[in-house]
Amino acid sequence: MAHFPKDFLWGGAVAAHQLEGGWNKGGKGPSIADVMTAGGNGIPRRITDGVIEGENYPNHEAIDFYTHYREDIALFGEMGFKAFRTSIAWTRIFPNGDDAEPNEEGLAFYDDMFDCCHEYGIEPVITLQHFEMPYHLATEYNGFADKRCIDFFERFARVCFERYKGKVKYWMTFNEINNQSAAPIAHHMLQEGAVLNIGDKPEELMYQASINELIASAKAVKACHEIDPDAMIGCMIAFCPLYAKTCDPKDQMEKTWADHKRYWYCDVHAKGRVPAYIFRYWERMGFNIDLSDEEIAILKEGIVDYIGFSYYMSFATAARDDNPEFNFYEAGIPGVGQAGDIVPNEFLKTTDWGWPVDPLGLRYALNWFYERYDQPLMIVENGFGAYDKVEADGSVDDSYRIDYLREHIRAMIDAVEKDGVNLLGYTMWAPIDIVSASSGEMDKRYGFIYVDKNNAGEGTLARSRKKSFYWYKHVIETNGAELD
Ligand code: BGP
Repeated sequence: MAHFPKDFLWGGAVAAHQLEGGWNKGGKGPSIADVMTAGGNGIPRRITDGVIEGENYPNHEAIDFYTHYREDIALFGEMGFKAFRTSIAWTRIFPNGDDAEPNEEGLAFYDDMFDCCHEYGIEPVITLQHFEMPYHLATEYNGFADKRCIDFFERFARVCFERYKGKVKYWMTFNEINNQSAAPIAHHMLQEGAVLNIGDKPEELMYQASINELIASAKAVKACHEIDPDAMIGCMIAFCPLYAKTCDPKDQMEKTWADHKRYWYCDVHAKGRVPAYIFRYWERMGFNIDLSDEEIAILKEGIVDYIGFSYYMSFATAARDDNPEFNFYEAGIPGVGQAGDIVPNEFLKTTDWGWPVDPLGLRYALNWFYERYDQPLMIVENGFGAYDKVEADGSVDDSYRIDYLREHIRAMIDAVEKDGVNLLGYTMWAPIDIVSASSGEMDKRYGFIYVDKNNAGEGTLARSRKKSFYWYKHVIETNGAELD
């Protein structure tokens, strides 16, 4: 029995900066990803002052999708993909972000890539800002700390909607907009909003940049509705369920505030207003956030059509006597070390990068979103980063990846069948090995397709099919009915 409607969007997701390469080709300008060095497992990436010769910048070449896209999309087609989520590198269209005119060569690149997707019956699902803002906007404006970036983003979005009208039906504004609530981890503020200088009041600045991005997002939603009424435009939230560590009411209240601080962004996107608890928090903290009545009205007009979210893991949180309300802001992040109000969950195992594995958490996530917002949902990222071993005959037996995905897809099926959630699609992360966003590694692999390139940047870039390639093809063929 098939579990999903025939047009369910099975597919895969990536981001331009993590696979395209060609960082200075076709008139492209440098993005913030182009000044981030390779880190490692547990070793954060460094942000350099401009591009410095001799440093290892893994996104400069990535897997050179810029020249290999026909071959790669053909492989996605072979698996039967119905959807391919990627992003438009803003710097291919506006190399500096504040340019008066778009770069035709960049626009033409995406025209051809989207056409290629349609040749295989694959629907492009496109993110406008996926950790790759123009570096110039970071150095000249401090990114979204400056309200002028709202207009630059709107201009970029309008150019894309006009150009790709009829070719792109599903849009998303900002990738994982809420991850910066873990600031002052500088690289989050840089990735989500190109905020290079986090100053001496980083939390206040984080809220200001976030509000400016939410206004920019609402303006893009409005523009999309005007320009292409047949398209759907959504938001993208990094969702990790935050479980209370115990049934102590204090832990439960902590969990409530954990959700507030991590997910208020979704209230703005889906309800069109900043929730009262966030206004009160700003007051209590003495934060002076610049948000005019006119901007509040814009937020109301920019309600999204669906909610996209990424799901990799869950966290547990416990109240601390010395800190009466949750502060993810002070907490550690996986792979960098857990601290603050995030506590280990004894029921879950973790990946080699310390990410807790929790398939049932995906069903929880789908229910959490649906009961709060009553909007169509799309799982736009879910996947398993692992070290893969290539056998002498060139094959890769990645049964661990299949196990991870199977359990998550089962949980997704339960959410649809038993809980009645309205789900548009599932684009796993990432169908082909690419550069890791958090660590800059190549050896943290997610793909069904192996790419011959290692952390040091060595390899032929040759593509080959892993065991999971054939498994996922079968899952799509049976529309989720056969997962073994
Ligand atoms: C999400 C990002 C992606 C992607 C993924 C996996 O946070 O939206 O860009 O990279 O996580 O993370 P990583 O690449 O760090 O393993």
